[in-house]
Amino acid sequence: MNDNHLATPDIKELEKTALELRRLALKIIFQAGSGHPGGSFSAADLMTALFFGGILKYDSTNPKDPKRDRFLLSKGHASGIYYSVLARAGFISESDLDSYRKINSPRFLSGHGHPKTPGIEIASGSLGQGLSVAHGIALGTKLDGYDSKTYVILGDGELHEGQIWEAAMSADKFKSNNLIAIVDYNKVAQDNITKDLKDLEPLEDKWNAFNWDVHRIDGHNMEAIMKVLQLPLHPEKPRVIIADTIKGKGVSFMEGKTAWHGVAPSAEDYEKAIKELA
Ligand SMILES: Cc1ncc(C[n+]2csc(CCOP(=O)(O)OP(=O)(O)O)c2C)c(N)n1
Ligand SMILES: [Mg+2]
Repeated sequence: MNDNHLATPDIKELEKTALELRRLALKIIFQAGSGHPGGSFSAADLMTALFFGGILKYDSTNPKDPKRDRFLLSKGHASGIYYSVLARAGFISESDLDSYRKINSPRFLSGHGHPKTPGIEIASGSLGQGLSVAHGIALGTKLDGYDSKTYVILGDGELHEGQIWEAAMSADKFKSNNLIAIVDYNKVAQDNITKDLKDLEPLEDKWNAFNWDVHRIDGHNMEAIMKVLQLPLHPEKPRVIIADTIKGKGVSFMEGKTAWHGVAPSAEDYEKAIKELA
């Protein structure tokens, strides 16, 4: 288990890893000529902490180990960062990434993730489903007697889906304390500011009303991320971590911009972005 994480998580090292993963994600999006840089970059620090900060239990040589923790990227369009993480963690190889978004990709590196890819639990292009699936998995591992945790990253725009709140109610009913949802609260959905579509605030109050164990952090502060992820489980409540993030974080001209939700950079923008991520 955890053959690929840092023995003692070092914040500076994790920050460096997150930067490298952003570069890799942008490279594969550029090569593919399509993808989602904005939501990949907002989730990069969170995913780095999970996979390389010693939080998730996994064995990349045995991806289906029943004792593993589960990770679900419900906002599956951020596959650029997901595949980059999976390559670094050893589930797939870096050369596999050349087939990102290509038809007949041998490792099934489609735009939104497929469970045929080692390390991926579910298909997740259709927003709103991930929390329900994560909860089902969390219940299942508990019934099977494993002390596995299930982590799921949700988008803020994704929270507009009603199914999220059905799952929130179910997880409370079953006291699923081994379920940890992380909201990548980057304030931007597809073509709009999330608030202008339907304001999520007061977001902490909403989750509290559903009886979850609620935490709020700066989703780009590695120390804060590690601290919240290292907390012991609540005795009976599922946990939500509301992570305030910035869409496109790391590249000045992408930050907070709807235009960078689902578009690959031009060669010129790619060069500029890579320099900023150096
Ligand atoms: C059910 C469903 N409706 C619409 C879409 C199209 N879509 C793709 S990404 C997106 C915006 C998601 O925003 P958010 O959850 O905030 O993601 P992020 O900002 O992290 O990219 C939408 C509406 C979809 N994938 N699934
Ligand atoms: Mg968003």
